[in-house]
Amino acid sequence: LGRFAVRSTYDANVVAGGLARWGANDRVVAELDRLAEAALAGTLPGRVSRVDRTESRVVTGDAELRCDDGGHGPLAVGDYVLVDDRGARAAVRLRLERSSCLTRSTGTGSVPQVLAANLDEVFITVPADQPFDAGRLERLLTVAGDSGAATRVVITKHDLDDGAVVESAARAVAAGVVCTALSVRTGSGLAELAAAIGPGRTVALVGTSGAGKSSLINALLGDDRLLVGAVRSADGKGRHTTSWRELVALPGAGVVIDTPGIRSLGLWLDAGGLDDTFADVLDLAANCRFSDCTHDREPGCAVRDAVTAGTLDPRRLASYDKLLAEAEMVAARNDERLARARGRRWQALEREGRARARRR
Ligand SMILES: Nc1nc2c(ncn2[C@@H]2O[C@H](COP(=O)(O)OP(=O)(O)O)[C@@H](O)[C@H]2O)c(=O)[nH]1
Ligand SMILES: [Mg+2]
Ligand SMILES: [Zn+2]
Repeated sequence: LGRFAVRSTYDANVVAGGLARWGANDRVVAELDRLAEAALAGTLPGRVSRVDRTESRVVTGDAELRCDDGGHGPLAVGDYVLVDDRGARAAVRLRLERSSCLTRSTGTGSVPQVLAANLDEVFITVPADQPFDAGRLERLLTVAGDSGAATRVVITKHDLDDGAVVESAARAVAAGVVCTALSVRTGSGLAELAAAIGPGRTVALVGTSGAGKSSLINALLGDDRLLVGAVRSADGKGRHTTSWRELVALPGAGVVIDTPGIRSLGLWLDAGGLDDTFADVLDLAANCRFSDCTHDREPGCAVRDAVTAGTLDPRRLASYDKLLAEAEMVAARNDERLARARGRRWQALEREGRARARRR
């Protein structure tokens, strides 16, 4: 259908064919199908491929439209939407509820940012050419674990000397999490990873700049569509040749979302979100004498006993404490905001009440 064609009927086959290429599974296609046929006739189903400050890009099968959020923002890469492209400017008319999403606190803080939506799996990249940072991996595991998608650790650049060392260090921190080691240089591990991104599946890549995310996507694509950032030696930071987060459809398979240029992943969850990442600490804590033990000075603390006995790494306990404090701060900030909103609502109700009393 042309850009200005009048769509009086909705062709489910066009949708199924078009959006399946962009990771939509049968459930999503059926849902968009139902909506576009009924209340929102004439709109196009699509998926958000890029989010910029002033506009978003939406892929609709073959085309990529520049779109207003139509009041449904902020949108995130991976959102499924219905778009009306019949006016002067295409606009989103509906955003499908997210089945999962990768969310972070933006630091300045009051609003969480959704980095990617509707994910089946989050790949946490850990490069073999950077000093292994256990705390960073624990943070990423926590954020990914809270997304509602499955989590996998991907050791990149495994061809390098430290490949095996970094791999075993990462496996120790991410106990119970699927781990794949690979190299785009030698091609080892690539098939295993590609198999995890089958048709109708969406995967997001997270990890530091220079971890090899773009190289990996290129290897999966089989060409150089994403430019690999040259690492500046002065500050070690990668140059961001990909200027937006991007949704990439792999030929004959699912979809990968790159998240370039994300310096930090502040937690946006409550304390319970740490339970999976620190299951070992929590198992120990169940044996502390006091149920509200802070593992600081209390007598009968099984967690501190484990550190003394050498069965729990003190670094890990410190990392847990740090992330717990961060999660509690977010929760407190949320409570504060909630209280303020509640206060405003009461004030409004009171004003209304006074106005009504005056009218009587
Ligand atoms: N030796 C080796 N180097 C790699 C591999 N994958 C990526 N690199 C290099 O790592 C650097 C950063 O890669 P890039 O894909 O831009 O990382 P990104 O910032 O996470 O997207 C580049 O210089 C790549 O050539 C690999 O499997 N082996
Ligand atoms: Mg990159
Ligand atoms: Zn304790």
